[in-house]
Amino acid sequence: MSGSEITLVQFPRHLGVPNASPFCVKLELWLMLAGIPFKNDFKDMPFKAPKKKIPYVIIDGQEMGDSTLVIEHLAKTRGIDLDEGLSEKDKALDQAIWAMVDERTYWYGVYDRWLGAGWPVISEAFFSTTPSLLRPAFKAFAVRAVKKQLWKQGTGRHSADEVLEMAKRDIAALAAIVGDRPYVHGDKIRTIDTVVFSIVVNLTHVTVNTPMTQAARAHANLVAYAQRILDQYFPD
Ligand SMILES: N[C@@H](CCC(=O)N[C@@H](CS)C(=O)NCC(=O)O)C(=O)O
Repeated sequence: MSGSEITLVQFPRHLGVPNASPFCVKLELWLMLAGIPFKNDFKDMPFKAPKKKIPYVIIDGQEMGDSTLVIEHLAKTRGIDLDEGLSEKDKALDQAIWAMVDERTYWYGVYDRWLGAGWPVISEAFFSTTPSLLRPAFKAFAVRAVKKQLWKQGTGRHSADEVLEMAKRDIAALAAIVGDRPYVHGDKIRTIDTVVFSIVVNLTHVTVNTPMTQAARAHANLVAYAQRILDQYFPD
């Protein structure tokens, strides 16, 4: 139903980027590109989320989790095709880029922020509203939880140097994918740009300054790409 109400539940805005969670950035940008009206609801904790992760949407009172599933659902039910005219091969390669960003590069960023050089900034930004007496315990709980996730996912088993080298390879791949075009596929912004932008902006424009974010900022085309999309879709 095109007249239905959509609420996008995402984390509060932190770290100088539209969202410190690439998944939130991706979904918000996609909703804008799709021309679907929505309102934001900023929540700190994922505990009440349908999949216990943020972002999620509420469509006419119905909750739905996972940015990728939400995009697929809305594209299908509302007949939205941002990729019209792309070849089947281009679409297949976009799937591969999507998997790399969401399932791999993302985790390098998590490692960098929570276990690596980004921690001082994260520790300040994410816990500033926690009552000071509870703050040390909340921080220790959160770090323990992220460490556990990183270990299970696999990235947490590598040293910081190994993660940095692996991240640099993904960042270089993203720089080559963007090239000197305004968007991944040329002059028109497509679905895959929501994914690529979500991670790139979280490396190039984030207030975290680490060897990993510096590696991304060394690619002038990635900085310009993120800035172009910020200027157009997130002017504030
Ligand atoms: N596949 C999910 C991933 C979402 C996700 O990992 N969200 C993280 C924040 S970036 C989260 O809510 N983590 C909380 C937790 O795992 O407890 C999507 O695309 O929406």
